[in-house]
Amino acid sequence: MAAENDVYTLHYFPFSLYSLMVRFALVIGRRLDPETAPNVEIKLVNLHREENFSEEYLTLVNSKGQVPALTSAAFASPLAESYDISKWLCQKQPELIPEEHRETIQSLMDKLYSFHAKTLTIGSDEKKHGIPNRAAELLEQKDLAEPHRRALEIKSVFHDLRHNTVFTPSGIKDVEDKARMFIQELDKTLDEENQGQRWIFGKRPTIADAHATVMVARLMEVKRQDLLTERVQEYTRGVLASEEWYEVTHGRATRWNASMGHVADLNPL
Ligand SMILES: N[C@@H](CCC(=O)N[C@@H](CS)C(=O)NCC(=O)O)C(=O)O
Repeated sequence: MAAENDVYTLHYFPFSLYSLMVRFALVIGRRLDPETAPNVEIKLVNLHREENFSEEYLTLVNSKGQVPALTSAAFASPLAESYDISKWLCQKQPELIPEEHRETIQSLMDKLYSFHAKTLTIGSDEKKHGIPNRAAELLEQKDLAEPHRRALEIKSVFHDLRHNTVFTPSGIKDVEDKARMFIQELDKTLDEENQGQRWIFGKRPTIADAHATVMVARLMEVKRQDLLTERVQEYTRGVLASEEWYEVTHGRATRWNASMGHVADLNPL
């Protein structure tokens, strides 16, 4: 397939789980076949500096004020969900979702996206008091331009819809149950397919590796081993030792800590 000329921008934060999934998929796809790999530039959206609340980001990129998002002159509108970006990538690079494993990969991906990891990884303070609605706080500013005000109102509503119910005991249990179902299926697939190799299906990585390992790496970092199996952790440790993972993280953990310095100064990103 001839390389296309379109350029895409991935709006990205290096310590966002769903951003990392997409970036890892891009790296894996390019290594599988540089010819079919789309031309994607990585652009930092510094969540630590609230760049996702800017008028420009909210009005032109993602009204939900989240990363990742993919923009391009080739799109009628941005892709603002990591799952949509991954599906788009798989259309460009079908080698990421090989036909003989399509059904299994689809099922793993659907299970991974049946819950949001935030509920499993928040600290006890956030669990008790909820995640502050920063958009609502920013709306207190007097000198906001009208389009920015409207955009922050939308973001604020999105925040409340998303976060109001998930941290109740039954909300947490629901997410934990879904996470366990995903891990169980990953464990079973590894048992049937992996045969001691690095990737889920052996020698060649797929879109499922790009997503599953990021999720499991984060759960390991926050010590949620109660949700994991030994086989799943062993597999993830193997991927974390890969060149592909290093190309994405440059050896950094999936969560920021002060020893890494300011995110704005990370080089390479
Ligand atoms: N459904 C979204 C979730 C993305 C998401 O949760 N992004 C987080 C970082 S991992 C974010 O941007 N948080 C900032 C905010 O919500 O204000 C996707 O999969 O793309």
